[in-house]
Amino acid sequence: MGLQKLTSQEQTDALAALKDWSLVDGREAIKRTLVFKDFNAAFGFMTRVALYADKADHHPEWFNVYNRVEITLATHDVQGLSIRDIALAKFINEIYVQ
Ligand code: HBI
Repeated sequence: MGLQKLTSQEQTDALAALKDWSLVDGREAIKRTLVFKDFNAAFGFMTRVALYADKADHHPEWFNVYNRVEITLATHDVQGLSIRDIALAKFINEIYVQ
């Protein structure tokens, strides 16, 4: 019983606890957009997430323009959401101090 896909109830519960994240329309994925004071701050944040992601072997899908970072999380291996996405989202919420 390796990595499991979250049930819809588990998704609902996880999103309620995560707050600022929302479901992507038409895809089992969650998203959040973060704004920073400048590019340097945004890229420093991305660097911290990148190090976590590589250690966790779980990587975000993200887009950055200047001080904005748009993040989408999903688990490709299960074609949906897994606890790894929730853990990464929690880490992101914790280090995104504005
Ligand atoms: N990142 N978001 C995400 N989803 C995955 O399924 C995933 C990953 N990073 C690495 C990874 N899977 C590896 O376990 C597989 O590519 C082997």
